Amino acid sequence: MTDNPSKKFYVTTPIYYVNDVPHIGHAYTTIASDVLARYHRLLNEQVFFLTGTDEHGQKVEQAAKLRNLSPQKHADKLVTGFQGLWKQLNISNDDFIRTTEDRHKTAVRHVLSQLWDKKEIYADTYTGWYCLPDERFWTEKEIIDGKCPDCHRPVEAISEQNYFFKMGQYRDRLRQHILENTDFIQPESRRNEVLGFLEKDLNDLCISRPKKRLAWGIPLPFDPDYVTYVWLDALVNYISAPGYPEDSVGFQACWPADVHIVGKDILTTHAVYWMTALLALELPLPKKLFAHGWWTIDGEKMSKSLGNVVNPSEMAETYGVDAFRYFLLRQVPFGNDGDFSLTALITRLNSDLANDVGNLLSRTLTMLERYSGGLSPQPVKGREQEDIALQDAAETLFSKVDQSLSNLEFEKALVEIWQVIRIANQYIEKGAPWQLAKDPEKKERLQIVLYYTTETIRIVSCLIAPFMPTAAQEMNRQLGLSEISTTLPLNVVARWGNLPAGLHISKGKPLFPRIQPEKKQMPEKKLPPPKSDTPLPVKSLVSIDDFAKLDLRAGIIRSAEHIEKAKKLLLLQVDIGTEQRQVVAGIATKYKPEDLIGKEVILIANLKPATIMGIESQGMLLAAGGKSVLGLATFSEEIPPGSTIR
Ligand code: ME8
Repeated sequence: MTDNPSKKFYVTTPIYYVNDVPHIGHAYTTIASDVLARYHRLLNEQVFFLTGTDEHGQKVEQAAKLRNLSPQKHADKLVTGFQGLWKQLNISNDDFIRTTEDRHKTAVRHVLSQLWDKKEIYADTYTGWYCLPDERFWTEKEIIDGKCPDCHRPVEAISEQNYFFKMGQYRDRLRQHILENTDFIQPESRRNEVLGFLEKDLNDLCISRPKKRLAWGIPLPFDPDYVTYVWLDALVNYISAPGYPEDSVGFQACWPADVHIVGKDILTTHAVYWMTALLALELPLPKKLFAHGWWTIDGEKMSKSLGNVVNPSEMAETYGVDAFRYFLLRQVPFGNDGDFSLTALITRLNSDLANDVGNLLSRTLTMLERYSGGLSPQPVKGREQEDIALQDAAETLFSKVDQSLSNLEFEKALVEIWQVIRIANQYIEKGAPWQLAKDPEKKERLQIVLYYTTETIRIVSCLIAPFMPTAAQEMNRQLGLSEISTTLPLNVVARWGNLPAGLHISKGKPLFPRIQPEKKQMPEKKLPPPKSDTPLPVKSLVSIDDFAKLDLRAGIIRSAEHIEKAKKLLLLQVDIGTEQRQVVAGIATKYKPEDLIGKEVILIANLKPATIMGIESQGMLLAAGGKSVLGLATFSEEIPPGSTIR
C-alpha cells in the first residue's frame, strides 16, 4: 500500500482513560497489540508500537474532583498504574503518549486549525441529548426510552452553541472505502455493524465543549471559550505520537497505521469519527481497524459495585506473566466475547502449559542428558511415517502462525502451535526412546527421535516468543540456543534443520509449574450483609480465612448529607484512594454531617451493594455500638486512604 521503504509496522492500542486503575480489559488489548508488535519485530521489520493514556474530558475531571486533586495531578498519579502494569506484563511499546503532553496538544491544535481553515468546522446552536458517561450527544431519534443507545444509561437534554465537524458529507466516501477494502474493518461482524450504521444519514459531529461546562480539555485554537471534545483530542494521539505535524520524517515512517486494535465499545468513534476526520485532513486511512470482544467475569459484567473487577497485576503475580498472557489470547477467539473465571484459567494453564509444553521440554531435555551427553543432537534424516508427519507439522507451522497472525487470529495461532506440541508428545510416546536406548542396534533410531523432538521444540519456542517472551527465552536457554546469536528473521529461524548440533543443554526448573486449584482464590466478591447490630454477645468463632474474606480499607469522608425522610441515615461519600464510595450509614443520631467531613474511617469495601431508601450503598463503615452507634472506628495515626486493614 505504501512505496516508502522505511515504513514501519505501526500498531496501536486505545489510549486508556485515567479515571481509574487498569483492569483485565485494558491488559487484554495491550497484550494482543504487544504480541503483534513482537511478532513483526521477530520478522526483522521496523515496528512502532504505541499505547498511552487519555487524560482530558469530563470523566477524568470528575474522577479528579472525587479525589480532591487537580486533573493534572490526578492524571500524573493514575498514569503510573498503567505504565507500571505494562512493565510488569512485558509490554514492548515504543512510545507512550499522554494527551496532556505538549507534543500532543500541538498536534490537536494543528488538526483543528487545518479543519477550521478548510471550512470543515462551523459554529451552530445545538439541542440534543447528552450521555455523560460516554461524553456523547445523541439525537431525539437515536435515544431509546430516554437512554443512550450505546450504554443504555439515562441521557440529559442540553442546548448550547458549539462547533461542528462536517462529518456527514463523508458518509459515502467512507462507505465506499469499507466496501472496497474488505480487511479494513475486522472482524466481519463489526464491519457489517459499521456499514449498517452508515446506511442511515450521518450527522455532523459536535467537536467542542463550552469551557464553562468543562474546563479540562485543549482550548480550540479559534475560540478560547471552548475546549476540544475529548474524542477528537484522543484520536489524534495516533498521529501526534509518531510526529505529526512537526516531525514529518517520523510521521511518514509510521503513517498510515497498519492496525488500530480497540474494543468493540469504541468501534464507532474509530470507524466513523476518526476515519472521516482523516479524510477531511487528506491523510491516508489506516490499513486496518480491529474491534475485539468483551470480557465478563464469571458471567457478569465487570463492575466496581459488584466487586468483581479482576486486577491484571495480581493475576500476573499469582499465575505468571506469560501464563496470564497466554490465557487471555488462547481462551477466546479475538473478536468474540469471553468469560473470565479462575477455574478456566487454572484448567488451561495446567493442561496446555504445565502438561503439554512443560512436559515436552522437560522430557526432551532429560533424554538429551541421558542419551546425548547433554548436547543437542546431530541432524539426521528420519524415514518412518511419524518422522515425516512430525517434520511436516513443524515445518509448516511458521506459515500457519503467520497466516493466523496476519488476520489477528491469536487463538488460532496458539491452537496451531499446540497441535504441533501434541504431535511431538505423541511422537515421543510412540518412539519410546527409553526402550531404544536399551538396544545397541537401535542407536540410529534413537538419534532420529532425539533430533526430531529437539528440532520441533526449537521451532515451537521461536513461535511462542511473541506470546510468552520470557518462557520462550527460558526454553532457548535450556536448549542451549542462547549460546548462538541470530539476527535472522523468524521465517528463516523457524525452518526445519536449523538446530545446531553440540549445544550444551541445561535443564532448569519446570517451565510452568502445576497450579493447585484449592490454593488460589479469586478475590471474594459477594458477602452477605451483617445480620443485625444488636449488642454484643461474642459470636461463634470464625476462622482466619473467614476474616480474610473482608476487604477492609482506610477511607476519608469527603461529603455527608441527610437523607430525606430517614432520620437515622446519612449519605456519605468515602474516598478510598482509587475511587469514591457512596455509603448510606445509620449514624445520623450520633453525628452531624458537617462533623464528619475529613474523618478517617474503616470501610468494608467488598460488601454486595445494598439499596437503602432507593439509594445504592457501596459498603459499610465499622462502628462501635449495638442498636445505637457509639462511635465510628478510626485511626490513631494519619493513614492514606485505600490502605488495607488486616
Ligand atoms: O474508551 N473487555 O478508554 P477506556 C475487553 N479513552 N476489553 C475491554 C474491557 C472489557 N471488559 N474493558 C475495557 C476509552 N476494555 C478511550 C479510548 S482511544 C483514542 C480513546 C479495553 O479506558 C478495550 O480495548 O474506557 C476498550 O476499547 C478500552 O479498554 C476502553 O478503555
